[in-house]
Amino acid sequence: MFKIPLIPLLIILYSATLISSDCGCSLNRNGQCKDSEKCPSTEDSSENEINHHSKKYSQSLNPDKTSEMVLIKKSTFEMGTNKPVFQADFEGPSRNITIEKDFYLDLYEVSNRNFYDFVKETGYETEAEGFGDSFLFEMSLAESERDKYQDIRAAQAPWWIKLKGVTWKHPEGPGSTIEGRMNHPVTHVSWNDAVAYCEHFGKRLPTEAEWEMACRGGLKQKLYPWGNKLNPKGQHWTNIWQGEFPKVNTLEDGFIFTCPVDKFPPNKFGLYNMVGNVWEWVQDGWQSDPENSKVKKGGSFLCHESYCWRYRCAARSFNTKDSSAGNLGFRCAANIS
Ligand SMILES: *[C@@H]1O[C@H](CO)[C@@H](O)[C@H](O)[C@H]1NC(C)=O
Ligand SMILES: [Ca+2]
Ligand SMILES: [Ca+2]
Repeated sequence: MFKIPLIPLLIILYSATLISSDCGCSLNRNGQCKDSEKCPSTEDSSENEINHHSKKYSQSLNPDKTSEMVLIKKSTFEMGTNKPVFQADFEGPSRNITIEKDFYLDLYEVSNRNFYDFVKETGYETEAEGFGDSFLFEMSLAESERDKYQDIRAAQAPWWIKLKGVTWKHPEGPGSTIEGRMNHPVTHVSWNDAVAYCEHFGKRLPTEAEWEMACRGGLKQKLYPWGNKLNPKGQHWTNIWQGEFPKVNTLEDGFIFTCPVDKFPPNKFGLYNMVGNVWEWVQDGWQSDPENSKVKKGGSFLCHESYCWRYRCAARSFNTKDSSAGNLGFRCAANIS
C-alpha cells in the first residue's frame, strides 16, 4: 500500500504553483491556512558562533524523570526580533523577557520510542486516531497513490493531504510503520496529545519564552541556535529542505523527511534539533485565538528559506490544538521539584 519511496538523489514532484503560503505551518484540521507573507532575501553574517558542549549555561542531570533533560538557568534574554521575516506571525519586536525560574528541558524531540513506551503503559489514544485521519506531506506517498487524494488536499497548501488511517504509528497511512524509525520524532500528535504525554511523566510543555531562550542557547539575537550562518564550515546543522520546494529535494543534509532526534550538533545548552526536523508545540495560545490555537516553534524538515524561513529561534506559527501533521512534534519541560 503506501510506501516511502526509495530515496533517489533528486526527487521530482508535480509542478505545484508556489503560492505565498507556508509549508502548512498553520494548517488546521479543515485544511485552511492562514495568510503569510513572502520572505525577504537572506540576511547573512559571517560570524561563526559554534561552540558545542559548552556547559556554561547548563549542567548534567540525575537519572529518572530528568534523564535526557538539561537544566536551564533562569535569566533575561531578548525574545523575538526587530527584523521580522513574517510580520503576520508577530515575530517582533525584540524585547527583554525574564524567565523567573530554572527549568528542565528535554534534550531531544520526543521520539517514536518514547511515545511507544507511553502508549504501552497508558493505552493512550491520540486525537488523530480518534478522528481517523491526519495531514501527510504528499511526497511521502508512493507516486501511484498521490492522485487519489486530490479532493482532500489543503486548499492553500496542496502538498498536504489529509489521509485516513494516518497516525503516529502509521505515519504514511495504514500500510506504513515506524519500524526502523524508533529514534525519529513522533509525529501526528496534537497539542492535546503532547500535553497528555508530558503530564504523564510529571512534566509540561515549555512556554514559548522558555523554548526560545533555550533555542538561543545563550547567544544574543542570532538567527539560529548556533549563530547567524546557516551552514558554517560548509556543513549542515539542521534538517530542513534543500532544493525547490515542493518539487525537488536535493537531500544535501541527508534527510528527505524526519531524521533521528540526536542527529546534527546540539546548541550551547546541549539541545538537539531545536530548529528543523519537526515543529514543536509549546504551551502558549496564539494571539487571535489563544484557547483553540497553540504556538509551535522551530520549523521543520519541510521548511525552505524561499517560502517558510521559520527554522529561526524567533520564528513562530500555530495550529489548532487538535491538529496533527507529519512535521509536527514536541518536547517536554519540567519544573525543579
Ligand atoms: C535588554 O536589556 C539590555 C540590558 O539592560 C539592554 O542593553 C538592551 O537594550 C535591552 N533590549 C531591549 C530590546 O530592550
Ligand atoms: Ca532535509
Ligand atoms: Ca525541532
